[in-house]
Amino acid sequence: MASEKVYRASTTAPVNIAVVKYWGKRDAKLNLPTNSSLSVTLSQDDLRTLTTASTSASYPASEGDSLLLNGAPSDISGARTQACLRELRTRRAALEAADPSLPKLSTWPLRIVSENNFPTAAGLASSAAGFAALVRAIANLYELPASPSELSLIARQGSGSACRSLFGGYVAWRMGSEEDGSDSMADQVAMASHWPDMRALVLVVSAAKKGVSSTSGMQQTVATSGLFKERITNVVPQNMAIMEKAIAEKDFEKFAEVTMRDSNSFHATCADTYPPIFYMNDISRAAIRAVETINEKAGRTVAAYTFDAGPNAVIYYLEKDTEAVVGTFYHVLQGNAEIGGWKKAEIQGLKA
Ligand code: 2P0
Repeated sequence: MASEKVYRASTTAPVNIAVVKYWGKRDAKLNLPTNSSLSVTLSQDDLRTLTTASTSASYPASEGDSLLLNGAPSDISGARTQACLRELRTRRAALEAADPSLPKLSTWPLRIVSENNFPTAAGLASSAAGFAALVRAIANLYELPASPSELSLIARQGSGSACRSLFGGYVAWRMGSEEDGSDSMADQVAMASHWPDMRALVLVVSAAKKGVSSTSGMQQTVATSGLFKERITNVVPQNMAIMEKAIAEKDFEKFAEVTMRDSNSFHATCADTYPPIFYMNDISRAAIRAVETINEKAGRTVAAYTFDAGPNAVIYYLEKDTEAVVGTFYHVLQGNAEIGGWKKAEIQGLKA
């Protein structure tokens, strides 16, 4: 029967790792940041979320919307997830109002099934890939004529960094200035093919969930850190400008220096938060020293480290320096039981 038809759409979304970091909200409800940020999207072969969204008139209304994350029921009653679902339903309802022949998908419960092929909530940008995939899967299900930029506006409300996972290559999230957040979205700075020899090495130092969530950590930083004011006023605007130029000119040394400096600046503001927040551990610091040794040995900068809200390291390097970078890391880290694993990742090319 037509009324029992199940409508279904699947999509994958990649992880992105920021080289100029987002840390701080000026509006927690709309998820508006205190600074712009810039990231590199990693290949979906390596790290990605796969999400399927379905809906049907036969799904009992009493069951409501549901999310199965990595096989376990997950709470979607939070304001951020609800904001995404509301935005998507509103857009679908507008299509249905304009064309009464369309099935009323917007009025039926949604079943969402999502799976990560990497550790969840361990500082590997799982919320970025997760919300990007959730928003795009439902937008596809609802057949919304939305551009990646429009979807990034919605995904941002789920998790800030998610707005950058709607694009491949090199992606900026412009903080915007509008109070309603209508200009706080992502755009593509350069395609992956612009700089095809860029690579990332992901070191899984710990797959455990982080102690302080990004959302609460950044709120504490905004409220208590003096260093943070310097970061958003001077450090980040300068880093954004230098980084965009470095990418345009494919200047790896500059790209690497800003990447490392910005990671250091972000973790310094975490340490300057009161009480302090520590995301890196002894293994993370060993990875930093390994990068320094690699660069000294090479006589130039061939590797750049960066750390998000967790101890795991991401090392950017160019394909031609694989031996110097990955070879050395392999040697340094081999036999270190505390390293859970490592992955070489390419940069995501095409929009998924
Ligand atoms: C980033 N991080 O730019 C920075 C660097 C972590 C450190 O974006 O509160 O999970 O959901 O908007 O996006 C992590 O923050 O935070 C993050 P919410 P999100 O990638």
